[in-house]
Amino acid sequence: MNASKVAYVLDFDGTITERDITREMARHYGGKHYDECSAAYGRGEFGMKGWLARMSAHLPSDTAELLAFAGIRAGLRPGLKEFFISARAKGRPLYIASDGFGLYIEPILERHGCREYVSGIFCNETIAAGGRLETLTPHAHRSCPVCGNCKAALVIALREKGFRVLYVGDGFNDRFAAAYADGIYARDRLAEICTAAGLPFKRWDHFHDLLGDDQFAGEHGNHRFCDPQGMDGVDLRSDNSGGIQMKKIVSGVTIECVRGDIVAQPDLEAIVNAANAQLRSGGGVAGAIHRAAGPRLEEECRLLAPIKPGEAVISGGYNLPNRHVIHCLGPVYGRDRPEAALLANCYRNALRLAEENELESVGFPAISTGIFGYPVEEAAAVACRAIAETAPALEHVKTVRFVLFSESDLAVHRKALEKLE
Ligand code: AR6
Repeated sequence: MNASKVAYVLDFDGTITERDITREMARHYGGKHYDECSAAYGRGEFGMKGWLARMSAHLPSDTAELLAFAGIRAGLRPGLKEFFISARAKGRPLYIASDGFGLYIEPILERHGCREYVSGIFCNETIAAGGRLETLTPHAHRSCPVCGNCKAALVIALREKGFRVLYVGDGFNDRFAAAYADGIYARDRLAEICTAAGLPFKRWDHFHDLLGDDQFAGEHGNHRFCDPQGMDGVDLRSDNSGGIQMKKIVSGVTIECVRGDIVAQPDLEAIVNAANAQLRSGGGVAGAIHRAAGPRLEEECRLLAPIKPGEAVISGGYNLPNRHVIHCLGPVYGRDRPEAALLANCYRNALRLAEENELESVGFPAISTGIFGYPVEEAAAVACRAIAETAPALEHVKTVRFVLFSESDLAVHRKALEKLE
């Protein structure tokens, strides 16, 4: 294994921030429900997924209020930014994995000028739906009832990409991911658990403690102690599908819809970029993918550009957890004609490239429906039809996933998928 390929996975609440904002939020708004719910969680009556579902029902539906609540409590642990800068200087990607309410992570990182150092944020999504809050768990394990966000799946996906993973955490629900990592930095409850389980770890207090030598622990990444409720033996490899909202099998290809972030799909071999003609970084999907993949993606893309509407090219995934990125240029609605044929070509060409590269799974964002202005209902119908028409010719590609950013785009794609003959 290439010793220089190292990635960090960090918990957020109590690790990056000094306080556990999710717990404080739940306690503040939940009152006695918080005590009852947390006691039941402590007795093992349900896992974090259940805790989040119960507690988010007591939060106010005004997300601006919640962000203000979080902002006041968002003190970062000392040395965080220096640590982020040093990780970047060493070429080590950084991921955040959080099993809290999730909604405040990105704003807090932005506010402290730290977002740009983070390759991917794997968290739950707390959204206002029908006048109340709901927490979605797009990274839950398919069959495990314990965690909302299966942090272990991210660690495993990075290890499968050849990274040695250093896990940094503080809490009880970091134990599974830490056990799969190649090195553990632990404090507080996580340190107690590692001690009790005999897992080697380095104690840390603030981020300056992580700037020195790395603490790898040989092969302890093979420990499995995801077993509080009979989880042992669960195959965590294809772990990112707990949040799948709809599936349909067409000519042997599973087409599925999930609400989430295209750069947070560690179980897919390729993700698709809604690119610009020059294949540069940009807004929306292109910005997120280039930020997460790192500057080497843009270097490779320079050799592949320019592309025309409907065309697709394939590159490496670099710091993304995916092996490849397939870049498609969608049509600008009202300018590049005929729009529907050009959009369908994006999906067909992307799938052809996946097939030629013998890839098993591909994730698509809703190409052209952002800055390029394609109405989402029309685009979803075109996309579903193009995938269904291509499916009979696919031998390697077994899973095609739509990764939709918003609840309403998810609903539209579900409907389009349902309508497929
Ligand atoms: N994950 C999943 N979906 C996303 C994400 C994400 N991280 N970010 C945005 N979306 P867009 P386009 C959704 O504008 O219309 C770029 O700047 C978004 O809500 O990224 O094909 C390029 O440089 C929307 O529904 O792609 C091009 O110049 C959909 O993804 C241009 O924009 C596509 O939004 C391409 O425009």
